Amino acid sequence: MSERGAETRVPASAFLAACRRQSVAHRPIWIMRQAGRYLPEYRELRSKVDFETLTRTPELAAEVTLQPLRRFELDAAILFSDIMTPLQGMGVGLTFEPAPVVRVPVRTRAQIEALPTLEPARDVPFVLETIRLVRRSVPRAAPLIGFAGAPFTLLCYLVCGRPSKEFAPARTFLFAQPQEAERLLMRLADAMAAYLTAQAAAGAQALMLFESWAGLLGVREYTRFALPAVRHTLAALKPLGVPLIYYLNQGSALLRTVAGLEVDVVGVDWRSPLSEVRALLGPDKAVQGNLDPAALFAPPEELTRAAAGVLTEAGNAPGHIFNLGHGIWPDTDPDAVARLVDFVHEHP
Ligand code: 1CP
Repeated sequence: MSERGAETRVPASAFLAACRRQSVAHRPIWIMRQAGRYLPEYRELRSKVDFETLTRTPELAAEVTLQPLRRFELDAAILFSDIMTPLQGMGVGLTFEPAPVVRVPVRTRAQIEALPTLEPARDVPFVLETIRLVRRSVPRAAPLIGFAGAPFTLLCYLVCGRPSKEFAPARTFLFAQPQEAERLLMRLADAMAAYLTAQAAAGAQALMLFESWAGLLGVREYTRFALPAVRHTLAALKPLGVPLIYYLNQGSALLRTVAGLEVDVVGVDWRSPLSEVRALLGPDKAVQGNLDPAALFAPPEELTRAAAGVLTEAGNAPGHIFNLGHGIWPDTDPDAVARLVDFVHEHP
């Protein structure tokens, strides 16, 4: 098929246009962790099935992916899975309690070398099947975002074994065993490149890397360890031609460094105003964010004021995707989400 033919088949999407910094009729919005515990329909399903079974059963994972799109006029769907799912596919023993806990932390050269290469069709076929199912039944032809954890964020869980505020063993690992750290990061970078390539082949229309623990690192360590690994993954994905999104949590100090990455969209937390983020990233990046998830607990007029503040800071230049600055909290009222989505759509 000619390239032009392929292009005309793609439905007009405000989300995909904004990723490419094209002008849009309305400002696109989706919400990090939009499928999940704040939705009664998710809790209902989850009361019968554990999280792992949900992610490994394509019909159920597709259903959960679509739940928020049926309830709200969201501009994108995001695959229901977890950043640790592909590592489980590589044989890393872990449980969700509900946060991921790795049974045997990975800290030695021998353990790093023993990690098998990820072959998505063999190791995580259910993820690829979920993507195919979602694409067949997604409302309003909303684009589907595929995702993976960024290598350093995955390293945090692998080395520490469980989530923590400081991730001290992971940060110590970088300083005490820098060669092992670099090797582990590159193995993860290759695995996530293969994983996301397979997601795009199955039908994911944008790909997102979550650097949820970027804020643990100083600029020096970020530049030495996390950045080359994410660059490696992004370079492998670029030829796919789908928009690439890099979410950087607590990364205000890193934005100047991240500006050099070949990525279409940078997602940010709520700490820096988007005007500042855009100035630091430069004109060739779209931005995604960055309402504080806590704002959804405010009275309606305060929520509106906070959302308007984000829109003002983002400005009118093309290339803004509205989102929260981090995942939605489990006790959020779904009606507040409905109000937010409507408000953003009414204020292009
Ligand atoms: O009990 C349950 O229902 C499990 C809770 C849960 C859910 C709903 C976990 C365990 N993961 C997920 C789904 C999930 N995880 C999605 C799909 C939902 C959606 O976005 O609509 C996504 C994109 C993730 C990604 C993820 N998992 C990240 C990156 C995003 C972020 O919030 O920074 C991270 C850091 C994880 C690890 C993880 N998995 C689960 C939890 C509770 C956590 C966070 C643990 C921690 O704070 O360290």
